[in-house]
Amino acid sequence: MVSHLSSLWLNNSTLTLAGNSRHFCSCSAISAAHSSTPISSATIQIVEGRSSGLYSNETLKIGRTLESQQEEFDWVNFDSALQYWTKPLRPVQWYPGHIAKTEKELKEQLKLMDVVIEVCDARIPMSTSHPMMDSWIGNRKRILVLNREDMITTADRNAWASYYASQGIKVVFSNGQLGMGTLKLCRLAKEVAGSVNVKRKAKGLLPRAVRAGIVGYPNVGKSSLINRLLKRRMCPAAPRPGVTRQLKWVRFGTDLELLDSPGILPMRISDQSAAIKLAICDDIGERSYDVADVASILVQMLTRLPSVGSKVLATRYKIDSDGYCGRTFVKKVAMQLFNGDTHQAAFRILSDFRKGKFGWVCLERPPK
Ligand SMILES: Nc1nc2c(ncn2[C@@H]2O[C@H](COP(=O)(O)OP(=O)(O)OP(=O)(O)O)[C@@H](O)[C@H]2O)c(=O)[nH]1
Ligand SMILES: [Mg+2]
Repeated sequence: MVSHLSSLWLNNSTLTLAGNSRHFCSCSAISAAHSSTPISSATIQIVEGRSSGLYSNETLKIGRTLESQQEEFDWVNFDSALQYWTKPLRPVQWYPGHIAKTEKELKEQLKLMDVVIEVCDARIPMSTSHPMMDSWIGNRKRILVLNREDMITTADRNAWASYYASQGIKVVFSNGQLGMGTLKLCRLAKEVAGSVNVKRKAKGLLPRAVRAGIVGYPNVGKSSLINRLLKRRMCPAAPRPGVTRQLKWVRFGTDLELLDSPGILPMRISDQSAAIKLAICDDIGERSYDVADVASILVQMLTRLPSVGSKVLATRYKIDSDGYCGRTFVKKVAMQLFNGDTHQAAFRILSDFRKGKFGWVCLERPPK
């Protein structure tokens, strides 16, 4: 069986792929279905491309014609492919007891807040934006923080900045590790909530400190931001999700109070692509996912992203750069570096990504 399909992300070379035929067939089909640009001149021939399991051992021979110009990366195709890869996997869900408790308490505390600061992970702003936040916040003043700005490129930052500006959303980029953006955030919080004291003055009341609640997904850097601002370690912070377990008000000077809160997630994550991205970025408990599955998908994502590509991956682990499916790649790394231990290999790949060893990579782009 020979299929002719188009793709926008494969390299200009002929690839022989062992394993996963289904995802390549599927991605290309998705490419054709979703691409906003006309089908490119690049043609893939899938020989013997019979549909099979995600990590089967079938061999594909994919040939393609060269394209003279590199087309702009197609994020719609990328997201569709990711959705397809995640479908056969065990669903990722994480809702420990302290999150349920926090959600209840947070809704109560929201009534006291003058401004809500929602902190997201700049690598995955969409996937770390809580679907219930709008309804919880209601008409309350709100600031969006994209933390971990050091982990994305300037182009990514600009793309998100323009997107949120076009939506009329106030966004601050910050670095919770070094403190960049924290003073700006503090100024903005006082500014947007300034009307509180204007109203109090009109009623003949003395001014009070502005109350800002810092909320968001686990491990996005909420506590670190507060610590950097206060220049003291007032709130526990560590590189794993679920460190903060209780709500805690702290004071910054005389005119600002900040609430540190445990990271929250929806009880059920319906978008499993988002769940995998949370796992990749370490924003969800490790026990909720299979490290090898997540690392395999990460490899497949990185292989397609123009800023990384299969060569960077292959060079890092000193294995040849033929286009492996993610699972095969993880196995190769295991053989090369960890005496065949796939779990360790998968963990290393994830940890290398989180440390920026493949460069700083944003896994999402704003919707068009
Ligand atoms: N590279 C980088 N690391 C950061 C940044 N902000 C925080 N971190 C690190 O991320 C880890 C998690 O930070 P926390 O402040 O504990 O995150 P949190 O949102 O409070 O996490 P939970 O309490 O588990 O919800 C820590 O190791 C921080 O040093 C940042 O902007 N850039
Ligand atoms: Mg915390």
